[in-house]
Amino acid sequence: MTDNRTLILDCLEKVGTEVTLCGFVQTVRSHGKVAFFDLRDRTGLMQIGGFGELAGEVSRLGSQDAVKVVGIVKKREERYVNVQMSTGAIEVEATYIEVISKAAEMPFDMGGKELNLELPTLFDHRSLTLRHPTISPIFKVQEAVVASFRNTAEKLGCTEIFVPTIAASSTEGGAEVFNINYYGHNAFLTQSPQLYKQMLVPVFERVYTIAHAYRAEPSVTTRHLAENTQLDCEFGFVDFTQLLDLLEEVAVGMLKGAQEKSEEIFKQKNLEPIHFGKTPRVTLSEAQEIVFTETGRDVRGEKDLSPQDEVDLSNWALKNHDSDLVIVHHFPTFKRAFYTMPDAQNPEYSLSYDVIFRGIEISSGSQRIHKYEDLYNAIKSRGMDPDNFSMYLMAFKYGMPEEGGFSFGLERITMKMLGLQNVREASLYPRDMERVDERLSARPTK
Ligand code: AMO
Repeated sequence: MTDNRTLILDCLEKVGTEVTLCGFVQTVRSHGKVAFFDLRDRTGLMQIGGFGELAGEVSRLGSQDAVKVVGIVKKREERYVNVQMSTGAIEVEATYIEVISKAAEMPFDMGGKELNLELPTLFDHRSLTLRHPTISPIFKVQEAVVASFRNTAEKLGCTEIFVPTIAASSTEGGAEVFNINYYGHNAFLTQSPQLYKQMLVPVFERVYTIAHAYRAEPSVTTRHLAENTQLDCEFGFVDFTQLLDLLEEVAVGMLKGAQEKSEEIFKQKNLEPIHFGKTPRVTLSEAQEIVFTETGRDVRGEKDLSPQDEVDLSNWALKNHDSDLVIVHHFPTFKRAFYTMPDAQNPEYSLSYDVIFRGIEISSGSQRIHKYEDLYNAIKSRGMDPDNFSMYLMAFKYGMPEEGGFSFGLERITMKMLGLQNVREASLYPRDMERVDERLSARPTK
C-alpha cells in the first residue's frame, strides 16, 4: 500500500500540489513528445500527461496495467476542459510512473469510451469487462438499490435475517428446481427464501432478507437467470390492504432512495428519471381490460399477464398516472404457489400481487395461508407430501398470525433503472442454461 496515496476525485482540491495516484491505465494517447493516459481508480478517471522522457514511458503503458504515478495537479487550459468528466477541468503532469503489474495484451479494445461487445464475449471475459467505466456503474446502482431496500425495510421495523439456500423441500413448486446430492441424500437449492422467512414471523413479526435464489429455468429469455438475488420482506399481523400499502412503500422507498444515491450515474449515463406518480392498483381482470382498451389485443380471461401485457400496462400507467410502477393483484389461485391465500369472496382468485416496473414484473407476493389445516391441505392438494414440509408446518401449528410479504428481483430492478436490454447485464456473474462462468458448451458433459 502507498501511504501517501491521493484518490483521483480528491485531486480537485489539490491544484498546484504533488500527488501520488494509484490505479489502472484506461486509455493511452501518444503524440510523440507528449503522451496522455486516463488513469482509473475507485473514485473516477484522471488524465495524466507525460512530457519529454516520460512521454516514452506513457506510450509504453498498456490498457489495464496497474500503476503508481507521482505528478503535479494542474488546471487544464479552457479549450481542453472535458465537461463530461468529473475531473475534466484538471489533469496531472507526471514526474514518475511505476508499473506495479503489467497487463497482458487485451483480447479486445478496453480503452474505448464504449465497450461494444456481443453479450457472450462480454461474459466470457467478465473479470475483465467489469472493469470498464461503462459497466462498473451498473453495480454501483445495484448497490444503491440494496442499500435503500435495507433502509426502507428497517424503517418498517423488519429484522434482517440470513437463511439457507440448501433446503429439504422445494419452495415454489414447479419443475424449475435444482436437485443436489447432499451427502448421498436428495436436497434442493432454494427457489426463494420463502419458507424460512415465513417461519420467522412468529419470532420477529417483521423480517427482511437479501438472498440468492435458484431457478432451473428451462428457456433462454432476456428476463430470466438461473441464479438471482431476491429482496424479500415478510410481515405478521397484517391484512391484504395493509400488505398492498407495505408493498408500495417498499417499492417507492427503494427506487427513490436508489435513484438519489445514483444521481451522478443518472446524469453521466443520461438515464430517464423514474416517474413516481400515484401507483395504480388494478386486478388482473382490470389489467386485461386496460390492455384491450389501449391496444385492441384481447387477453381477457387469460390466466396471467404475458411480457407484452406488462409492457402495455406500463405504457398505460405512465400515460395516465405518470407512474413507472403498477400493482396488479388477484391472480388465479392455481397459478400461484401453494402458500397463497385464496380470496374468501371468490376462492378461484387469490390475495396475490405483482409489481410491474417499466414493462417487467419486478416483484411478487401474497397474503399467506396462515391456518395449519388449510396449509396442510393446500400442500396435499398440489400433489406434494406434507411430510417434506414438517419444519415449515410446525411454525403454523403453534400459532401463526395473519401474514404476508413479497420479493423483489434485484437484477430486474437494476436492469430497468439503467435501461438495459437483458437481465444478464445486471448480474455480475450471470448464470443461465448456457453458462456457469464459462460457456457450458466449452466443457465436457458428464
Ligand atoms: P417470484 O417467483 O415471483 O416470487 O420471484 C420474486 C421476484 O424475483 C425475480 N425473479 C427472477 N429474476 C430473474 N430471473 C429469474 N429466474 C427470476 N425469478 C424470479 C422477479 C420476481 O418478481 N416467494 C415468492 C415471493 C413472495 O411471495 O414473497 C417468489 O419467489 O423480479
